[in-house]
Amino acid sequence: PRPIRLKDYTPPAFAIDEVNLDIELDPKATKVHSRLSMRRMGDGPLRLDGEKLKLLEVRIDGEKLGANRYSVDGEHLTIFEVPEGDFTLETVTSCAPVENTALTGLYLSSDIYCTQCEAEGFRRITYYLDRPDVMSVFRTRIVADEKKVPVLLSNGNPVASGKLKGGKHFVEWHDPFRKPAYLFALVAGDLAHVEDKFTTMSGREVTLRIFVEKGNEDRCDYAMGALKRAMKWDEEAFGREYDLDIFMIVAVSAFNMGAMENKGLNVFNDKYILALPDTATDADYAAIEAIIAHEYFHNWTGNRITCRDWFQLCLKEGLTVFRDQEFTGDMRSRPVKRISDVRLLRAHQFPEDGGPLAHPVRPDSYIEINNFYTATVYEKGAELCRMIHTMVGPKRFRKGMDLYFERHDGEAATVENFLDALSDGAKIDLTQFKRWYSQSGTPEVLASGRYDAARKTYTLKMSQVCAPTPGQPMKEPYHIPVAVGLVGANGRDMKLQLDGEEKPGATTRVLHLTEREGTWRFRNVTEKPVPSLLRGFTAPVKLNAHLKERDLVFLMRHDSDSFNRWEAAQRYATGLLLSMVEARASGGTARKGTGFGEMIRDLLTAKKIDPDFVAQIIALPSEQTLAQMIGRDVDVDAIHGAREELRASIAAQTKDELLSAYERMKVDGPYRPEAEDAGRRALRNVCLSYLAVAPGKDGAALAAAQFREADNMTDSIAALTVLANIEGPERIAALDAFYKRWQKNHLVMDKWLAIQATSALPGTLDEVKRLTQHPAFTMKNPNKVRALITSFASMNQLHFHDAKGAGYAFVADKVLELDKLNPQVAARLTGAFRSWRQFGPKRRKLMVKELKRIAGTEGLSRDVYEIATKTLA
Ligand code: BAL
Ligand code: ZN
Repeated sequence: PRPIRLKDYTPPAFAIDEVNLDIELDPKATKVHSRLSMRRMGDGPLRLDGEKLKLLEVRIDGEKLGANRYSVDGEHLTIFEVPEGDFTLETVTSCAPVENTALTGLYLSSDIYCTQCEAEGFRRITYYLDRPDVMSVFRTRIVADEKKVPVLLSNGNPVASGKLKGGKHFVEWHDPFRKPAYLFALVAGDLAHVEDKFTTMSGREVTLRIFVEKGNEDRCDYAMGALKRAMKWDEEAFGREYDLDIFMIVAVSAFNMGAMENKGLNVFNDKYILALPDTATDADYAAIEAIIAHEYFHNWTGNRITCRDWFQLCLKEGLTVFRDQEFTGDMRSRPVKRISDVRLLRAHQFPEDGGPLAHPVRPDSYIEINNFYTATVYEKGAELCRMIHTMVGPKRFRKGMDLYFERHDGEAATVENFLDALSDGAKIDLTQFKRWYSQSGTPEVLASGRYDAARKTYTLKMSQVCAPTPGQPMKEPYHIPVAVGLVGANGRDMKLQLDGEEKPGATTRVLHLTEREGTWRFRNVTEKPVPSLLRGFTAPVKLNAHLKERDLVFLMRHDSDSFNRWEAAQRYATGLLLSMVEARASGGTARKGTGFGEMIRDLLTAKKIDPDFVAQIIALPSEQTLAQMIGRDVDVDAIHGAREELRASIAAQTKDELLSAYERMKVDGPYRPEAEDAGRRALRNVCLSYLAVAPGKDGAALAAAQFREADNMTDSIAALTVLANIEGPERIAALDAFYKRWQKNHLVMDKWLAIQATSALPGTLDEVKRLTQHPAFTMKNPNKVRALITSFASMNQLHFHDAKGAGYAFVADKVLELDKLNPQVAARLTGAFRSWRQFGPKRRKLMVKELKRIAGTEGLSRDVYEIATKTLA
């Protein structure tokens, strides 16, 4: 397969002003009659995209074309000659939804017809110019059996419906907003729905409907509430109002992505819609709220303004993630949201940026675009928007966004369009900043400070460097905004006065590191401060500030910036853990440190605490984080051993406080998913995870009691996770009881699979293999694959990296099996091998062997081929 390159972009040779689709649904032979009103725009032949279609007829302006007037291959329909002016192209094609296991295009799952067209699925429904810069008005008429398929949905507003002969019926939809084909959707089946209303800021009433499989109607309340909150927030925060008369969401159980923002008809993986307290965890509720908001926000950032080409994916994704992060920050705890976003960035994006699959936020080439729905495009893309927001402040940022909407509404835009609007509207020069979009890799910032007591100055030096990444040996300096504070011995922030300034001002300043090195001198600093750098994580960089352990202890107790308090605690614990890992490898002695335990004790006994924040700060860094920090010759057993040892020693040190907090944090009364109660449960369950390894062997009993008594899924899952990691009768009893109770609920069964797949106990791989044969598992459903196999491959570092390579061989087998069914999900799973260079020679060799086996397999999809070959390169 040949790569597609950004530099080769050319505008489309034809415009499609109107699309009329007549779709007659049938599992094996869905017939699509398409009428396109076309107009020539430039040179070149009329070559339409189309895959897995049976072409039945082609007409131009009503005249049927003979086979000598066009050619068809597996990817295109080329018409040799077309009229010079406007013309109508008609095609009749047929496709087989029931055979579509790739879940892109039109497919049938659990008797529901569903589409997924982003990025290039529409070409599996009909022949089309399937590229985002071809925008058109769609009219869609759907025909199906009235009894079997009573609900027929598409984008826009319903304009006609009626009965047809032979027990069939039809509904016609009209979407007045021009859109690219990737935003087309069709859903049809025997669905139930719940309904509500929203009145927009200009007083228009919008009907809101959530469609679900029958029997699930009572599980949509939270999603509906979240949708209304998101609609209101977008009006208040960005002045964006909804534009159709109806907004629909459909929840389906087989879906490649989390959700999809099709115009007026969002399709969701049902795990991000369905929730009741006894089946959904606090994390599920939070994810539902965030994803509902994300998809809704796409209506403006993605749909009204779409992308010119797929290289611009971050234009809609990074920006929309930034918007949903801000929404969550306003709905819930802002510091906790920031911490969890940075955790996610470091866990997924930093390794991507530092490994063989590194690519810029705006990639310059791809083989398969579906492989670029990555943490870099989404999460780092959001960080770039956040940096601009940090640099200009909220008011100017809003002005920039207003200008962006004003200039580009109804267009397919580029990153340049966005940056120009932001730069003009928010009055900021983004020329150098733009490098963030084209240079891959995570910059490292080195900082050091010197206090001059005689002159009362504090001099801060910072420098930046970015390691080579594939295809990019050299990097130009980035524009890095670094928020800085100086903390005095009393734990309070100092007012900051830089050289050249007349008087002291704010206590946090954003410094702009734009060269390879920079120096800043603060005046009137009356005592030696402890610097608090990169407050709020103002840039996606790796900061090395050379802080001493005692400074970290000081910051984790006193920093006024919550993010940096958490960061100091994480760094302190990481330092300790790395020394323990090294001691295990060398047979030496590890550094001893009781600071983390002391901090836990103080936090848990403080009069006033924010439980959600405390839950974050007292949790140890993950095994994956430690592996990343070590970076080479990673010893997964030593990491696991060290982390368990520290966990046990902290538990021993603070057992009384943990127990007391565990009791105090119990939430009385009926379950509420709100952040306040969720925070208490989070803290209580972190305490439980420590208590599980505290001396006295009563951890399992405590977890078993919680498991028995829990009246909500959050507490139940927390207890089960603890038990799944302790060998013994409680474990087997709890896993069995959980299965018996929830076997009919497919979403809860995903949790049951994931808990077993991530257990640290020996024998986990065999258990996972057994579970692939269990009725609760099927390779045909992406959620099941992610719950069992992806969880094992990417969350169970200890067992995936089994020294003999059994974990690698198992996952490679599954990649190859899955590739035949669903290449997109198979390619994602292949990503588990991306960090192979971090390991010692034996594991490296075993991983390379499996990667080569995958890459060398006959008939491999483009998706898996790209990931496997790039990972090996
Ligand atoms: N556009 C794909 C799903 C999402 O990011 O919203
Ligand atoms: Zn998105």
